[in-house]
Amino acid sequence: MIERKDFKKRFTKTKNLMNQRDIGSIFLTPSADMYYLTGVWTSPLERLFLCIVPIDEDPLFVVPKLYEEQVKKTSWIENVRAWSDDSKITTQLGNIVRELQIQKQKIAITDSLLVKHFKIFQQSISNVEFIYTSEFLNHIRMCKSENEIKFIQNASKFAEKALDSIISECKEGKKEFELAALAEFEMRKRGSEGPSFETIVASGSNSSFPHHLTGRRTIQNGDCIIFDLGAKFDYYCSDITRTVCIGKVSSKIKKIYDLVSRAYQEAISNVRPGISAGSIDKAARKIIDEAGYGEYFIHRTGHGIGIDIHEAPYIHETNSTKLEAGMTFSIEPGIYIPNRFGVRLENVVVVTDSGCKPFTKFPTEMIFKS
Ligand SMILES: [Mn+2]
Repeated sequence: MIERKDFKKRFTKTKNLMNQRDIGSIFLTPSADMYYLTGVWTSPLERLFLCIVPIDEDPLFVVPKLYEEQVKKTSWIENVRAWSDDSKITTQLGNIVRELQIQKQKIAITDSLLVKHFKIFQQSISNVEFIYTSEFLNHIRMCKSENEIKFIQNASKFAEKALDSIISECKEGKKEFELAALAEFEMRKRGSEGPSFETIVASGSNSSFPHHLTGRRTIQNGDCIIFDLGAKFDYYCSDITRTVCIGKVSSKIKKIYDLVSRAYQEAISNVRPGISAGSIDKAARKIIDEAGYGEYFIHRTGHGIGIDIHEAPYIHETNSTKLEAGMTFSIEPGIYIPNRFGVRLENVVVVTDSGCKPFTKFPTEMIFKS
């Protein structure tokens, strides 16, 4: 559980940045940002669910009536106002905004805010400039506290157990969705809030799609299968990918796996504080480029991870963000040969004072099953 004192710390940092950037208030809607600052988690809703964080006043929730008690119970924020289905939210928000004297200022909004809710803001508040919360909250969220690292560690354990279970069940005749269901059951039954993203079981030629949608395909002899999954613990995510081969596989698959594995090792060995995120991507990409497979490595080397499965820092060639101890991100090079197969290897690491440490000890070698 995130403790009250942690929220206070997060708020202090947030208010400092608001001051520096002349931001008058933050309008948080359901998102990782909302959870990070308030402790309230909910999926985006069609009803407006809002937390207003004015620079000089205490934060205030404005939530649908049916969430009133829940929010009072879960959040450290005491001021909770409810609006019912039969009242007009635009008028009500207009009144609250007048009360808080929110006008002629810069307001930060959640990046994923629904357009229909943005229109309510536009109708209720006048003379304001809107910016995205990611423009400044990312700086705070990127470096994880010891507690946050523990949450990711726990989430990684769930994912590791799930991966272990499905690999032992993986054989000719099984269907992709059966293995995905088993993985998600394994995570849930251990106490995870659920998968951190849709579990990927990509078998045979489906493995050439990095984000294959797990389907009804039956696993066959000679298949290369990519398992990519993650669990949540206290709403912090984990993420792990392994490639499994069934029966007799071609030497080409083995050769490509070896290449991906070298790119992974090269990236990992370069991670340390002070180096740029972009240089990690370049290190991995160089190995694959030089072997002539650069055009088949069709995504960035990794992504930050925390409450969001994909967040800053992105391990992308042009990202000049300097790595710092406490940052957590994935290293996941892959090679995808269209219509044939794909191979990926992924672990999440935390940057330490001298290098980095993966969250899992799951073997990184290619896995062979009969
Ligand atoms: Mn990933």
